[in-house]
Amino acid sequence: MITGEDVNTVEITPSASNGSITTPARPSSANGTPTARVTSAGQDGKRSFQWKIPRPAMNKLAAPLPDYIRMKIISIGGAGVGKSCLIKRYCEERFVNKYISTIGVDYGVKQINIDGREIKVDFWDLAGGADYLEVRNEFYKDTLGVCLVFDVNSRRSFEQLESLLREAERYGCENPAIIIFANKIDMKKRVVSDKDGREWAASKGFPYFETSASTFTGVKDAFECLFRLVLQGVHEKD
Ligand SMILES: Nc1nc2c(ncn2[C@@H]2O[C@H](COP(=O)(O)OP(=O)(O)OP(=O)(O)O)[C@@H](O)[C@H]2O)c(=O)[nH]1
Ligand SMILES: [Mg+2]
Repeated sequence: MITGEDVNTVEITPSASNGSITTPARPSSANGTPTARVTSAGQDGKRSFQWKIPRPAMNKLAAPLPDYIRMKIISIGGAGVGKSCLIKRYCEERFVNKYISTIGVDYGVKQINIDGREIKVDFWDLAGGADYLEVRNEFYKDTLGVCLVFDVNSRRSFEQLESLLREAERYGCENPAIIIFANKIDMKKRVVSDKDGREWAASKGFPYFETSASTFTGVKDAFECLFRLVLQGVHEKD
């Protein structure tokens, strides 16, 4: 049994009390055997042994928490609205002008630091085309955060958001944090106004960001808002 409270030592009481005291097994993180010694004999006749434990290993024993958080983020939105470009812009700080439709799903991981917390973000970038429904369905589970993207130059892509949300929910996307990316605001043929976008987002309770993967406008703020919302959810569950 490990009972140590000192940060440098642990006390180990052998469970057998048949009169013959044997040195208990050394914890794998303890320093070598010479540091073992009988330190006390309790009223029940049991004796305890003390092992020197290096501080980092001791911390591990006391709080076996990973030193980073892992979060699964997915992108949802119609074909061509700019999901892959937004993720690429955030992760690699570059913009691809050519439209290369995602085939089913793309995956990438990025390590970031938000408010002093190390986070590994798993990005699952889903294809928006109707043909890929069967592929998308496999990736909704265990999602913590959603980039819900539409193109402000396409009313259809805005109206599609409701049905895409229903699809995600139907296939196991449960209570994720959701951020709206009203994308491609750099283009001049806008048909969904800032006001319409914000009102719809507010009606759903989702934070709303006007973005451009091309000019980088709003992209970093939107992603960081999403990560913070996810972190809040993680802490609330603790
Ligand atoms: N002007 C402009 N073009 C953009 C922007 N974001 C994306 N695009 C362009 O829009 C096209 C589609 O972008 P993608 O990121 O591939 O779109 P997607 O949503 O991932 O599409 P699917 O993978 O087919 O679902 C590309 O030609 C991009 O260059 C933007 O903010 N401004
Ligand atoms: Mg894509």
